[in-house]
Amino acid sequence: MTEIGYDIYGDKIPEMKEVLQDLETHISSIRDKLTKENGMDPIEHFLARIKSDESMREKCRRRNLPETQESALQEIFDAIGIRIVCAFLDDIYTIRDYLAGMNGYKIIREKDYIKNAKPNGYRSYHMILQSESGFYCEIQLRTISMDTWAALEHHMRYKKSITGNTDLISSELKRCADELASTDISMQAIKKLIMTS
Ligand code: 0O2
Repeated sequence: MTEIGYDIYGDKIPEMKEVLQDLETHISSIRDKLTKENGMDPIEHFLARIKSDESMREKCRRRNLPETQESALQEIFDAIGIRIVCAFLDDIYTIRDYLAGMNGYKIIREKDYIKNAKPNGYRSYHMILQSESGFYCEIQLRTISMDTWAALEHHMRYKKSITGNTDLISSELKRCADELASTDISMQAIKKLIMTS
C-alpha cells in the first residue's frame, strides 16, 4: 500500500522510515558522546526528512527522468535527507568522521563545498551514504551561518517573481557568503583559544 503524499516511493516508505530513524539514532548517540567528551554540544540542531512527493517529482523533471520509484530511489540520492547544523567548523569534520565510521552504511560520494565553495558562495559538506538495505541518503553538514545563507539563497532562487536587481542580489549574496565564511574561521579560532586557556 502506498502512503498518502508519498506516492512516488510506492510501498517503500516503511523501510525508508526505518533507515531515517536508524540514522537519527546514530546521530543522537554521536552527539551525546561528543557532548560528554568536550562539555559542548557540537550540533545546534538537525533535521531529518523524506523528500516530499512533489519535490521528488520536480527533481525527476529537472533531471529529465521519468517520475518513477526507480528514479526516486536509484537515480536520485536524496529521497532520505538529513541536515546537521553545527556551531563551529571543526564540529562538521569531527561528525563527518563519525558518520563515515558508522556500521551498516557505506559512503558513495562526498563533496566538500566548504573547502571548495560553489561560485555563488554556497558552502556545506555533503555525503551520500547507502544503507545495507540499499537506500541512499544525503547528509548535509553546515554551520549556522552557512545554513542561514543557504535558506535565503534558496528562497531567492525559487521566488519566480524576482525580475530586477538579479545581478546585485547575486553579488551581495556572494559577498555575504564570503564574510560569513571569514567569521566562521574567526569563531573557530576564538573557540580554540577559550578551550586551551
Ligand atoms: P532542494 O530543493 O534543496 O532539495 P544531487 O541533487 O545531490 O543528486 P548535485 O546537484 O550534484 O546532485 O548535488 P549537490 O550539488 O550535492 O546538491 C544537493 C543539494 O544541496 C541540493 O538539493 C540543495 O539542497 C543543496 N544545494 C546545492 N547547491 C546549492 C546552492 O547553490 N544553494 C542552495 N541554497 N542549496 C544548494 P536540490 O535537490 O538541488 O534542492
